[in-house]
Amino acid sequence: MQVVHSPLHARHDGGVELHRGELVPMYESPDRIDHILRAVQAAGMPVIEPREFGFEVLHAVHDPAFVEFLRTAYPRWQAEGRGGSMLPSGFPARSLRRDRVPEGINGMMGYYAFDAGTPIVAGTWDAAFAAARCALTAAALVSEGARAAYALCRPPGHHAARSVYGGYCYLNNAALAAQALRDAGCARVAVLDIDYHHGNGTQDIFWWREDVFFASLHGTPETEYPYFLGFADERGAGEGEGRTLNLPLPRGTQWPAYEGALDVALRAIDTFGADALVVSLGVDTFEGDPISSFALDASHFVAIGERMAALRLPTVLVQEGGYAVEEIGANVGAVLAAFA
Ligand code: Q9C
Ligand code: ZN
Repeated sequence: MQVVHSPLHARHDGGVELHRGELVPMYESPDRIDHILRAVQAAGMPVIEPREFGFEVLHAVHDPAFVEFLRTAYPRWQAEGRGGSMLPSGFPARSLRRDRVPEGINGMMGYYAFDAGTPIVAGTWDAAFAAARCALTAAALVSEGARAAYALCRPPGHHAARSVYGGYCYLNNAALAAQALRDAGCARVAVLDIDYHHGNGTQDIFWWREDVFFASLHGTPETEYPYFLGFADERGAGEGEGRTLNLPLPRGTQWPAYEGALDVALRAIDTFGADALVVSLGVDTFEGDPISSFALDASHFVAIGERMAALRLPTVLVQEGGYAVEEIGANVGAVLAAFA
């Protein structure tokens, strides 16, 4: 199985984040990718660079004004004499809310972001756009006949909605891959999101859609990030009614309960009749993950890969989270093994 990777990811390094009351190095760090790269190379998988695309390709799932904001945010910030990292300092929450896009860069940040843990730095656009191209290239390989392809994306994408960024995510790589498969002729595409956190962005993008099924297993938003979406009663709307499946699980979830939920998601995808599968592959469900609380180990990741592969669908795997850096390569490799 081919691995699509761009060294441009390293241009994005958010530096620090506030975690449990302290400033700590960002968990979403460039060395995550170095570890995965070593693991896939050791497993003999060929690594290729993404193809070229114009940024307009992003408009398939993102608002053009949002894309323009991300593309120009840092140069605008610099033009105002600033440096370092950009974080929003105010959000249009409830009582402040009006449907008006601010003109200033600080207001725009608060308008488009949904958290204050997703900094924009000088290289963020280059990295995020490269990650999007990795996902689009993997989708192209699969639509050209590959059984599967793996997009080693960084930064991750599943928290990014049509015109919202957050959760370490800027552009929704998995949603771009799913839409690309649709555009290449797959009538029905399923997205299976196994990152520890709910894929609120992917859900938002396909909420009204009949042709793209979104299923997610995640830590319950009652206690877990992103807190506001991912409840079991969110099932899609309009033509998309019933095309969203949320399987929230409590903190501390172990393999037996996880396996049961995974089977529910896989059966639903089978019933939907997907022609292709996109996997939002987060391995922050690992027992050693520093920001999550499930209890899966490498043997469980092997089983997850085997079960997903047993759907026998053309599959694009897109890297999302996973912050236990020492083990991330082994954990991702364990999932990929069944496709390789
Ligand atoms: N430090 C993904 O796994 N946590 N995103 C915020 C403040 C954000 C996780 C806590 C977790 C985002 C792709
Ligand atoms: Zn996550």
